[in-house]
Amino acid sequence: YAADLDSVKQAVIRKKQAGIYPEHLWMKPAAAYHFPLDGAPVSIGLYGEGHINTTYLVTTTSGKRYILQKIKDTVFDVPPLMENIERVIRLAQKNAKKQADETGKMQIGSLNLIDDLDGCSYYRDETGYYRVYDYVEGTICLQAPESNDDFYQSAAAFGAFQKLMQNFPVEELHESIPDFHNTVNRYRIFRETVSRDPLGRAAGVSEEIRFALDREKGAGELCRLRQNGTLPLRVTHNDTKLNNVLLDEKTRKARCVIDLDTVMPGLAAYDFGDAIRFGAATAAEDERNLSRMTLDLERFRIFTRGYLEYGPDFSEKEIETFPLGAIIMTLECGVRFLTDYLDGDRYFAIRRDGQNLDRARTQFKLVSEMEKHLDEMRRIVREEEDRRN
Ligand code: ADP
Ligand code: GN1
Ligand code: MG
Repeated sequence: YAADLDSVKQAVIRKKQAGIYPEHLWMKPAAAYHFPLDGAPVSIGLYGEGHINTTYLVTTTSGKRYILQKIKDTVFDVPPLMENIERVIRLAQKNAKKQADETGKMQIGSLNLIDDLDGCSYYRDETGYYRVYDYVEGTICLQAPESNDDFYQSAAAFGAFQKLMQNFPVEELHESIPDFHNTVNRYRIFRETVSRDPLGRAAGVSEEIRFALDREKGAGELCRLRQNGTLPLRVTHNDTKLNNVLLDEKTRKARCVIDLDTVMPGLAAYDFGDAIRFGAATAAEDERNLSRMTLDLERFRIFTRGYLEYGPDFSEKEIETFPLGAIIMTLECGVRFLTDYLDGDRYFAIRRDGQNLDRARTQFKLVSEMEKHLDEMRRIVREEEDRRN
């Protein structure tokens, strides 16, 4: 087994791009054999489109499927992270049905973690940390909504998840990535990276750098409202893109919220804004033709509706910050992509050169579209709030 599976993954990608795709380059993590799976693994292959962990689909002799993940331990301190996830899943498994019964609304399913052979929720060897989830069968994971209802379903799922997390004792949750949505701090790191410019890439992206810096002051608004207590702290998901929800392949209803790595104290506007950033965008996150990227206001409305309907009882002030959340989360994400591009693409996985720069550009284009449509976003949020009341 290779000492560094990520470099193997990169090698596979390079070979694939060159049209050479030798089977022996698929290194199968031995970790799969350290979990009590139903049958022996018959295939282990790279899976999904996440940017952080390395995800494999494992199929066993019994036909059962699992998700095996190599957790990115340069990003996460794994033991406290896994303690969070174990607790979040336990709470979700215990209360989801109760919440659905009480509210008369759809029940949101939970991931199921498989302990390793020693009874630990993760396994560690010399190549890294691994965990295994049951594969949630009969579901699909979308990279863009195919209909308004798909997006509505994701809003319902993230709303219901946040409502479920109201019962989580916040003080017992570890901050899996400190300052995750601290936009002020993200900017500080960005400026520091621009001046360090380790790969000499800054000169080529001066326009993008300027775009980000021009908006630095306004980008701190949610941080200020969080700090001065205007907005309540909730347990939020913090990474609410559409591909972190699984939909039922037949009914297209939301089945399960996944990617629980960033469940942490946060603001309702983070989860709202990040979901809009991805799912109400008219182009992919790494689209190169920027004229394709704008904000779909109908999708914006649909998400607002689902989030208000299934989420906790948000205060008026919280609801008022949703459009701002969309802009700030999109800007913050663009700043993070640009920082990573300048820093040599160490954080977000890339599948081609320049991908993080392309991602930053789409986010900035979307920010400028959102700025143009801010009044409409505000009007839609007010209308949907009235509709709910
Ligand atoms: P990352 O942090 O890298 O985004 P995720 O946990 O989101 O990792 O997983 C990456 C992808 O793998 C998801 O977008 C989804 O397609 C798929 N996936 C993850 N867990 C499951 C699961 N339990 N069942 C089915 N698909 C899953
Ligand atoms: C990452 O892990 P994934 O691919 O679901 C990132 C998010 C970004 C997103 C951009 C832990 O999400 O914060 O918004 O990429 N997750 C982490 O697509 O940094
Ligand atoms: Mg993910």
